[in-house]
Amino acid sequence: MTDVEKLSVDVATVEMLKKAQAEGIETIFDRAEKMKPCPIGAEGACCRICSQGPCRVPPPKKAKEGEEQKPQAVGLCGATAATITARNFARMVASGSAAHNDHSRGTALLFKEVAHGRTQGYELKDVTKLKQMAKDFGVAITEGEGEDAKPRGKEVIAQELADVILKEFGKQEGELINVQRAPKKRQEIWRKEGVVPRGCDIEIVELMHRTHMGVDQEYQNIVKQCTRCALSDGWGGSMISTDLQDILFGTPVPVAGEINLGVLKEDHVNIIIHGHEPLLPEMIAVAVQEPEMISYAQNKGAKGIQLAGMCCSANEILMRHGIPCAGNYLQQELAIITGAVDAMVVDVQCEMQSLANVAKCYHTKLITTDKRARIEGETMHIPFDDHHALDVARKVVREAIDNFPNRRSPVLIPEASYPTIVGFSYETIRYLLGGSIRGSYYTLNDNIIGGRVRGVAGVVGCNNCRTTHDNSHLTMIKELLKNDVIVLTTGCSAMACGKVGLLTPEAAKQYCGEGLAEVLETVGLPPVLHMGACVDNSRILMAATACVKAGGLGNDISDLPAAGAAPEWMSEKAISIGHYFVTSGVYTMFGVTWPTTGSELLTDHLFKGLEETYGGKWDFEVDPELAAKKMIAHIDLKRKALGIDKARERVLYDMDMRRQMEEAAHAAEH
Ligand code: BF8
Ligand code: SF4
Repeated sequence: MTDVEKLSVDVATVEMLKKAQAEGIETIFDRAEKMKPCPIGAEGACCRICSQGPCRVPPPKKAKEGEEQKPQAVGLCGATAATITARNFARMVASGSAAHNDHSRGTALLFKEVAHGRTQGYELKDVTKLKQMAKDFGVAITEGEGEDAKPRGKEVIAQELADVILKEFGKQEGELINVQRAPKKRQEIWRKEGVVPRGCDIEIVELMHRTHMGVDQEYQNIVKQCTRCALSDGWGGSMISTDLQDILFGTPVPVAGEINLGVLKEDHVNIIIHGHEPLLPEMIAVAVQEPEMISYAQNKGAKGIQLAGMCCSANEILMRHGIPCAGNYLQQELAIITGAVDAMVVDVQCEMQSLANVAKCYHTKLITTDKRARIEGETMHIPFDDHHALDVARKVVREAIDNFPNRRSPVLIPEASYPTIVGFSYETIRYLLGGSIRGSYYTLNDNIIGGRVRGVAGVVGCNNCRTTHDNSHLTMIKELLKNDVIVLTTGCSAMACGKVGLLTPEAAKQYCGEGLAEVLETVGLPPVLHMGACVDNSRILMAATACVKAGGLGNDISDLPAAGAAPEWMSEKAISIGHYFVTSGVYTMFGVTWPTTGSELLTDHLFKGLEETYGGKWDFEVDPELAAKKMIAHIDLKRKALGIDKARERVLYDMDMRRQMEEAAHAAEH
């Protein structure tokens, strides 16, 4: 029997795994034990894009002394390992970019319907952001000339903006409008390389075409199209969905919340919303507060309704409303195993098919809501419809309430949840750093230049059952904080942090080096800033750009003392995100496993070659502490290039001196 204590550093997860074992319920952790990954596929060295394969081309064993080194095999068609691994990598980028862009298109379509007043329950909440976005997209916010100019109505602006935005996805030529938000130098690099993205539709289709049998067979050229495709995610779809969701549901500001399975309540109807698109969750959040719904729940014997999130849907409603989060990716089955979840409502992405089986063993209703994502088995489908979204939400909530009396197995909810402060949008960080009038990222830059803050790291991404749950996120982040590197986080990484208290201002003192702790305590910020869901990695791009524009730290993202990481990544979206960060100029570290080790040529190109062009590069390190050290070394290199390495040395010296003085004073007192 598996020793569950070794599978996760999260107490709630371990407790639920014990319950699963006792009740004979199989989880992803058991399957990971039984099924080892295919070693050739794991290296990206298996090609199955035509029916003459699959062709396997792993690197040959190193020849013994005196023996001749065997060359690496090629596929039946002659495709080399570099081509095969590059094609596999490219298809991950295509799928990841498609996931974010398709999410974004859905949001844009809803936005258009809201603008025309054709929806139920939605409104245009953040008009300031609407106007800002309209300006960026060339939509007038006033009408008439000069003194006669009058502000246009928000609906009219939104209607026009929706049409401009919807054209972005299918743009056949030219450049995505948001590219203009990047630092000037970055735009020049992209233009020179010919990688400025057009619409995601063409970039993804072209990448899929190029990776068809017998098309693009030069790995550098395949990677180039990966770049366009990934940039159409980061600066395209992801950024558009973040902005539109902020306009529709509100731009996040700091709010208190709680994270972990302990947020479920035994005597309440528990509803978990799991997935990625906040459109329906926003309406469910409204429906559960309606007095008729609460009394309906009470009539069924519950004290009330507890709504909680899982995965990125959780991040969306946590950031905007403080609705608690039940856990991250590897906890989805475990939530059901508590026996307390009356309905789990899913839309798209990162939902394990096994949920249907686990739900069957308890009383949980698994409700799919998106026409693109059904799950086989005893699931219920209640389709989302933006024209009647609130009614759909009410239907979902009623299903959960009706299911409350059906609870059967003993309920066990771990007593684990941690208070957090979340909601750090790019705009909020600017405000907190400098107030509304002089709000600017310059305060952060100033602290970086002065050396109190050594640098900035974005630590994001998934859980992966091939490594100890949450451990790499936490080990890496603690190492960074100890070395005065402030951390921005999104996705499942953010929840790992929340579960151990890293998303509280109090954590600054406990985990940070002196310089960073001092800065954070002055402004009252947590050392790890939760910036949202995975599409909200675009907020990190905006924050990085704002740092460049605030001055003093070079003139491009690649000049910043910054690094990115996804230490427990597993999804194709993570590869798309990683690639747009690398080609936006960021040193990007991945953990667990790396999908191109089957080709040294391609791996070298990604880990070294790209840096010459983009100033950013990929890297891979399994050990999270070592990975953090490499990130810090990169940050220090950038500090040196900026000529601010001395400042830090001086500050450190000052700190040491101060400590010595304090010790001396202390000794003198006694
Ligand atoms: O988009 S971090 S496991 S939940 S893919 Fe999925 Fe990875 Fe979690 Fe959100 Ni992102
Ligand atoms: Fe094999 Fe070439 Fe077909 Fe790939 S495309 S499966 S390498 S024959």
